[in-house]
Amino acid sequence: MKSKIHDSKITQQHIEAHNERHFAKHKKRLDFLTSEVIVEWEILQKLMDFQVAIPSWALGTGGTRFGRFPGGGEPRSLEEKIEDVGLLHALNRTSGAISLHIPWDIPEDGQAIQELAASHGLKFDAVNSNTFQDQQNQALSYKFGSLQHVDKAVRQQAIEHNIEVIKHGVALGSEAITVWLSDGSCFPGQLNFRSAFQNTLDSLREIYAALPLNWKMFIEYKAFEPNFYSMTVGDWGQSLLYANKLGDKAFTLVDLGHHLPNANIEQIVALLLMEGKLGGFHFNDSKYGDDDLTVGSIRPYQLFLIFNELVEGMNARGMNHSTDLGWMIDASHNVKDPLEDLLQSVEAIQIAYAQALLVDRKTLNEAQLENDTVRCQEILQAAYRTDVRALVAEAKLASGGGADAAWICFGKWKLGRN
Ligand code: PSV
Ligand code: MN
Repeated sequence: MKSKIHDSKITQQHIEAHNERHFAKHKKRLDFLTSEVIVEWEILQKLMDFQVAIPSWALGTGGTRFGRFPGGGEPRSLEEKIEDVGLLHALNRTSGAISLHIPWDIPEDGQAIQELAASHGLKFDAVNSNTFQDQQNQALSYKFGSLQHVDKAVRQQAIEHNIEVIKHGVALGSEAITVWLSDGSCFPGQLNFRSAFQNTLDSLREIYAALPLNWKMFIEYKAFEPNFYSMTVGDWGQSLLYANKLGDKAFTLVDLGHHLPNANIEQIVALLLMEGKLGGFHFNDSKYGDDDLTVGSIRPYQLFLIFNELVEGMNARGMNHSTDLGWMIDASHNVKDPLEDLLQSVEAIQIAYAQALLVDRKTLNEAQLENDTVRCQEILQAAYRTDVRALVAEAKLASGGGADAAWICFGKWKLGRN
């Protein structure tokens, strides 16, 4: 989408003036929706409460191993990244948190950064460790893994890094660490699978022991890449094994792009929730592998089905939808403006969540008990085919954000940064 170039910043006055201009159209759409389906006040409140963390690493233009085509106005520092997320949150009132990757974004003064974030209404979500790259002046290499490594000294270095990340998180008010390991092997015979698992488990135990009382550890799995024969946390089964062995503060994190083709992610989600071991999400979309595309851009029905299981499973356990799981985006923006892309992703999440909230669960349950397959499908698809955009807009409007989807194409309005 082509965007206009402005040199001023978006202010609350701009948002309100825009909302006013579009109010009549919005009201017409909302009236139509509420004449078609019953929308209880509770649903609107849930949409208003729901927050999705923005990853600090997704605010610049991404790239592939073939190249990168940077756009203008990319944030140059953590402060500017916070400013960008602040703008997203001002517009959609749903991006009220930021997730940092260490050492890509090391806060020098935790207190000052926390205050800056708070001035934009932002909190810090899970902090992410990085033992998938070697850093400058690092003593030992992670070429053959980190927490799984055959050399205890390498494992120790990786453990210490994770503990360091927890300390940064404590200074920012985070309450979780996400551990994603690229550990694995590229060729048959390279690794003893059991030793790799045991080393990883022992290392994770040491990191787990350093968690503050109120903290969680999210163990993210991935089927392949950068290792192409085996991954030491390769699927939800392995992640769950680690989480169960570690204890109550350890959970599985589901990144939508980390499965083998055609995996039934919604079923994985349902079972992890049933076990009380689903910790959080990395949202993105993909067609082939870990493509990190805009959420809902390729398989919106799958996204809805995942939210359907999330809502069903969280309700069954009496969980708070907005606070009991870690909701994060993990995407990369190669051809679009990162902020516009992130707004699209958050909007897609809100739409899927709103549709899942509208599912007639009582009737679905009855139809399931009667083996009425057709009715079951109709109930789900009735919710999925409901245009809930006016409802999502109403939630934003009620929270003081920009109600109209036109805000997504705000392009170079941004921050007046070149
Ligand atoms: C790995 O592909 C991953 O999904 C992990 O969450 C990392 O932290 C992130 O991407 C790095 O880009
Ligand atoms: Mn991820």
